[in-house]
Amino acid sequence: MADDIEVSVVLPTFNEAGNIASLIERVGAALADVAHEILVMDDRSPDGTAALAREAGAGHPRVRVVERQPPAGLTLSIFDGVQRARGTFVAWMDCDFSHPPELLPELLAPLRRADADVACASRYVHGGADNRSEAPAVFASLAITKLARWFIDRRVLDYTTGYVMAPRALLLELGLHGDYGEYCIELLGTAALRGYRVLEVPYVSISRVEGESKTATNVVGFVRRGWRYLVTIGRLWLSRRQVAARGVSPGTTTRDLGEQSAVFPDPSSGRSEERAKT
Ligand SMILES: Nc1nc2c(ncn2[C@@H]2O[C@H](COP(=O)(O)OP(=O)(O)OP(=O)(O)O)[C@@H](O)[C@H]2O)c(=O)[nH]1
Ligand SMILES: [Mg+2]
Repeated sequence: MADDIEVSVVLPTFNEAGNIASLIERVGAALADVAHEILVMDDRSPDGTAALAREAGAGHPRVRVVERQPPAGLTLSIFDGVQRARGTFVAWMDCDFSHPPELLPELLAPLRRADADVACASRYVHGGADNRSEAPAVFASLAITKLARWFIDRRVLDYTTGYVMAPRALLLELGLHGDYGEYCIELLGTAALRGYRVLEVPYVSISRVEGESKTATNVVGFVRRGWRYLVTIGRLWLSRRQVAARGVSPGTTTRDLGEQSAVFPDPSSGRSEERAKT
């Protein structure tokens, strides 16, 4: 029965042949006591990731491998997975073991108890750390998240975590927008500004185990990607100001907002859209 799935884990992959089989195993072990499914969202990796994932998932009825059609992209792949998911909650993580699958039950627990609306792994709460060996990446993540905290909402500490679990219904409502990691800034920022409770669970980030980084590895790529992050922060800052100008303080709970609505720009189209609060 599809209905009894509690957690869907979306694994976005591009050239993760060295990681995907053991990742599927570790996700399965971490959620052994939870009704779950695993969706591998592969953007036609030339290294054969999809075939390896199918092989690894052969003994697991609830591993689905999707070989996506273009357009490819991290954010598109994750949201495609959210839309296909059948679980009450949906989680996703990087498939290079920089995100420990063993954290999944800790992300699930507060959602089950309804103590949080969004749970995410965090390097910047007490007990967390960014132990990646690439100093520029560590610095860039910290700088971006500090800017985001300053301009969007101070209650979120790790805006670019990329390891998130939330109710599928909420994710469908909020959507995921952008090309790469900026979707996470937008998701957590929008959730916080709308009054959803974002709970951060500490984890220690490590460098990828196998394979190559898809993140910018040269200065031009770094600037281009960084620019998108800054634009996202600026856009949410403007949203916050618009909401404040309408007399609704950021962080007001969704229920408090009642019938009021707020303008949140739709990043996919560049236009603003009016979304009523529920
Ligand atoms: N489906 C899909 N997945 C992608 C794409 N680009 C990256 N990914 C996946 O997104 C996750 C994050 O990519 P990474 O290369 O680890 O990027 P990063 O974490 O910023 O950088 P490193 O950890 O230093 O390698 C991994 O699971 C990748 O396989 C893409 O275009 N499509
Ligand atoms: Mg990574």
